Amino acid sequence: MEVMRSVCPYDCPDTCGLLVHVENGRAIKVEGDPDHPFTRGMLCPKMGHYEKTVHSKRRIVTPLLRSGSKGSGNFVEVSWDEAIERIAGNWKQIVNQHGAEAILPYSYAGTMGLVQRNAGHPFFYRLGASRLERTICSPAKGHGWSAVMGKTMAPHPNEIHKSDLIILWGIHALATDIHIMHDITIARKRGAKVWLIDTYETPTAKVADQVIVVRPGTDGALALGIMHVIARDKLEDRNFISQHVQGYTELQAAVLPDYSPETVSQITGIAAGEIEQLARQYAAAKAPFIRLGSGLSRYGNGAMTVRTITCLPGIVGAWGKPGGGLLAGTSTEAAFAIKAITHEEFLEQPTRIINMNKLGQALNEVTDPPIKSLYVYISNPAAIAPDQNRVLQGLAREDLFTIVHERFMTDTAKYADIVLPATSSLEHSDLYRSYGNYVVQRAYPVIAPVGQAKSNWEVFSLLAGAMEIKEPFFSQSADELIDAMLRNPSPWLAKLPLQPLQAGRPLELPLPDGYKTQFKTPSGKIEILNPHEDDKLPRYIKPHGDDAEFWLINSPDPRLLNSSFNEREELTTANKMLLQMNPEDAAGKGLKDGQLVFASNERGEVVFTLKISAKIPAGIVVAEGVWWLEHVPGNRSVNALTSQRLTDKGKGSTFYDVKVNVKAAGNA
Ligand SMILES: Nc1nc2c(c(=O)[nH]1)N[C@H]1C(S)=C(S)[C@@H](COP(=O)(O)OP(=O)(O)OC[C@H]3O[C@@H](n4cnc5c(=O)[nH]c(N)nc54)[C@H](O)[C@@H]3O)O[C@H]1N2
Ligand SMILES: Nc1nc2c(c(=O)[nH]1)N[C@H]1C(S)=C(S)[C@@H](COP(=O)(O)OP(=O)(O)OC[C@H]3O[C@@H](n4cnc5c(=O)[nH]c(N)nc54)[C@H](O)[C@@H]3O)O[C@H]1N2
Ligand code: SF4
Ligand SMILES: [Mo]
Repeated sequence: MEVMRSVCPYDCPDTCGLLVHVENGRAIKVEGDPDHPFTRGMLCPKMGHYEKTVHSKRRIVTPLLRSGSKGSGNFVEVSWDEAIERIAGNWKQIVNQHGAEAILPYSYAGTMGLVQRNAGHPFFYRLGASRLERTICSPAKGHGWSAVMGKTMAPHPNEIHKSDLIILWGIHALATDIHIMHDITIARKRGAKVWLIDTYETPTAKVADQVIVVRPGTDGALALGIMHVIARDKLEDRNFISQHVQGYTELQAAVLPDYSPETVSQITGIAAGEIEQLARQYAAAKAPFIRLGSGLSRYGNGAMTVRTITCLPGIVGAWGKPGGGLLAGTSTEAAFAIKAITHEEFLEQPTRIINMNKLGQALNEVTDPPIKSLYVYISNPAAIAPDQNRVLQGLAREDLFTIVHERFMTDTAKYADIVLPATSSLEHSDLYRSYGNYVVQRAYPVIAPVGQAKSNWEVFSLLAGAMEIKEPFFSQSADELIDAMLRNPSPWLAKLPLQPLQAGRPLELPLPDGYKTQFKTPSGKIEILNPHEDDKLPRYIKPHGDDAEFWLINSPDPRLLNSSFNEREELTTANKMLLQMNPEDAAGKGLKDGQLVFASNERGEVVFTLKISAKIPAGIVVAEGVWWLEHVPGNRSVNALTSQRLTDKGKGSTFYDVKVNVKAAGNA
């Protein structure tokens, strides 16, 4: 038995270091790596048995060719040679007839490794295919942060240790950033208080001293209400503001008068007295620290909401204090020259851009050229993309040649003409960086590919050959690509010792002294007033909303990661896709705990099992997790209800900006 290092590949801010126990070529056990500076040897429950995913009997082990109708899941095995030949043959015909823009790649974050995640970019650029705007996650959050802070470095998560007031704002940390709980525990032992600001009382409330329940999409108004009280009572940090903040006076004069606690109470549903108290406590804290999730950014007003909240720490001077600030996400892009993988210059002339949130529209509407082929990898759009009915309608098109490169027979793979088997992260090489901390790590394969699985990079090398793309770039191995990147490190990466990085140890990128008050904006200050934005100052904008009775929050489930882990029978057979509702709302509709209900709106109808819970406020229903259709009672999952509408800035998804009606489903 050997114990080998690896990295958790999933789309999670923690990016855990793994210790994989390998026996006879199989992974038999996976543990957390105690040497990882942030994750400290602990794994979340999903990854505790990663070996069950890697060696699952559900793994796709050979290329498959469709033998039944689209969506039926009927396939026959074919060889790699035949699969690649068929793809290249079809594509050559499509390119001749319609041009390469008739081919659309669709990928997101099934793995976060830099090589495997970006492996398709150079290929599709070189082919001249349509480009995908990959904005399903949190570009509105990025926009909101940058509008105020520019390229300022995000605080190290261990700042929390020195904070006396930690605010978990729109983040279900117990599910999505579990290792920050260590840091919160350290701070609480030193007397820190914790607030949770969410639309319902998530299980993360167990670490919170105070839970603040806000109406969906109204956090921007709450932040303005807090600033109103701070300004009215002169609780701001004048000294810090005069040195480091641009536009506070303008905000105070032109915006804040409109956001009295009474007005904000009307918008947010939070009592005026509570808003007063929050403002005073926030201003009085020595070093308040906000950990900002993406939940509140997935609304029509998402970017403005994040921008408004991001103004708060500047006003009380939190950035100047050890333990104070706001962490929306870390940016470690500067560490790696990702261009060495993506090669945008392979694109000879700009091709059309299709927003991934609008896949349903793109596949169904008449476009020029039409989309004739879809190549899906590291993503499962039939489940995770908004407006599922439209997506499935598009995937069912007989004239759409669809290829899906996957580990499992997902809802999307069932609609493929050709399915290609993908390696898991234990079977391929990669380089990882995190979006919640500053750790980087290289990973090597620890087992051989399961069945005939191939990595993303290997498949794009094969496709490049078959499409007669001659660049020698495509014939390198993933390790050669990584070696080339590490031989020519960025100044930041060059600060790390190369040998342990090469050996696969987790290492932390160093942060410069005083970085927290080095504001990398055009003015060198925190820009509450940003002359480059359409709205120069923050203000409250309403979310899109819908014409239905209940807001539908459809945020992560601790047992799933987007639609990943649906392959794990121990997770999915014991659990049901639930719709949680407040007891009074349920009583008003005569609904009982455990019964089947329909949730519906203009886009679709989904069957859930009702769970009545006092943790959900009136007027809201909650459905956690993205489930595969095979596990749900109706034949649609939660995204049949969500919308393709985009955010105010950043062209992001608006998953939680959705309303539904709910009724009994009888014996459906
Ligand atoms: N277990 C698990 N972990 C995951 C994922 C998963 O699916 N499962 N997904 C991964 C991915 S891709 C991402 S992007 C991150 C997501 O992680 P984050 O976006 O950082 O935050 P979440 O933990 O998803 O929390 C969203 C929270 O926001 C709340 N919320 C929704 N609307 C509002 C609002 O208007 N105001 C406020 N204050 N709160 C609101 C929801 O109720 C939910 O509790 O997590 C990653 N980690
Ligand atoms: N209702 C609702 N929908 C949501 C969200 C929500 O909160 N609510 N969250 C949204 C967010 S934030 C995000 S980021 C998206 C994420 O959406 P996706 O990035 O599509 O995430 P997954 O559903 O995890 O699908 C990833 C797929 O990649 C496959 N895979 C894993 N490793 C590899 C590999 O190396 N190669 C290949 N070819 N395949 C691999 C996995 O088997 C899995 O099926 O979902 C979004 N969808
Ligand atoms: S999903 Fe997140 S918390 Fe779980 S093992 Fe992976 S990186 Fe760690
Ligand atoms: Mo995401």
